[in-house]
Amino acid sequence: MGLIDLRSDTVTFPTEKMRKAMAEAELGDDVYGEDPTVNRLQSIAAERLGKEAALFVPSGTMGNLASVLAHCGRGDEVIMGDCAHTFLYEVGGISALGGLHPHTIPNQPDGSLLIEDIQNAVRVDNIHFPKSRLLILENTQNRCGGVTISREYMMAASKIAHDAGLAVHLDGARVFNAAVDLSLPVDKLVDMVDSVMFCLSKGLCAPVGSVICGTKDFIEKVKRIRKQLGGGMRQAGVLAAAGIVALEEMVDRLVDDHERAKSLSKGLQSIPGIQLDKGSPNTNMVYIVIDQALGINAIRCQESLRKQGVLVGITGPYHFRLVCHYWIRDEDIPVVINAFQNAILA
Ligand code: TLP
Repeated sequence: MGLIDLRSDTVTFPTEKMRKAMAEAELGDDVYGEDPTVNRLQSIAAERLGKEAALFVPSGTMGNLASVLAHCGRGDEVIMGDCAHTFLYEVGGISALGGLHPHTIPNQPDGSLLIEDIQNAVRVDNIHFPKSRLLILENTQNRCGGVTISREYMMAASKIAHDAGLAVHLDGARVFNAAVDLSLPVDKLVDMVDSVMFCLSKGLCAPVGSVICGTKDFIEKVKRIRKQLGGGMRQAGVLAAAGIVALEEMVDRLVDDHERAKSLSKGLQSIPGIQLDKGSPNTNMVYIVIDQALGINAIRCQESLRKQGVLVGITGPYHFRLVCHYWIRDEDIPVVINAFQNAILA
């Protein structure tokens, strides 16, 4: 029995077409800027995101870190949501490696940050305070349910930051999910931010890699930082080749993952004792919580599901995240619902 792996969209394998493109990729030394496939990926990405330049990096975590380091200097303050991936899941890299001070404000259930909270978080000029330098937004917002943030909100939040002299970085690990959900070309969702990182290796199925987009000067700066972090890759075209297929062929189909997440969430909610933990899914993630009265916790439930061939992520004592992606098929959805039913009855 094949496993149904809903732990994340990071678990996706490359498609056949990606493997072929990887095998046939034209290569060079990318630290010298001589890998034609990396260069092609970067120019496709910059054009698609409507930015001057782009840089291929090994991961989303490095993409966010290098971008933040390029925007800020040691001792500066970075404003972000308390559910931001950069705050929760990036090993404190901006503090450990950048000497930066995170200033978190609450993410609202819809993933946004209150405009007045952003405004209040910006420091005034005072000898006691660090300098506010950057606002980080995240779209889709993973921890708030994979929710999509609207273009209007992105513009309003960016304007507040820009008016206060801050730059804006978007953690757009899943910005294509957001764009597809809003039926907007992706450049319309990022034209207000100074830099954006997006991932090729999540719903888009490439095996490795993320891309940072911004102005030419910014990308030059980020390139040096990437090298400093040990992220200068050599014949990286084998990876970039899959990234090109990801951008050219895997974006429009994300809507299928969103549809599957909706039917999964509907089916799970029909089981007594299971409720949605976040709002209804509008992209590829389903967060659920099981009733404590069932007498089974998330760890035991996860184990029972694993025995039935279903892998899920745990997000709390009774809480789970299930993520739909290319390798989850329509016929898997009833199997997962049935497995949950068995697990909580056991
Ligand atoms: N998220 C992973 C885990 O780290 C939680 C996941 O399974 O969702 N930004 C966002 C919004 C992300 O969700 C992730 C990965 C990253 C950045 C980091 O990307 P990688 O894993 O490539 O470093």
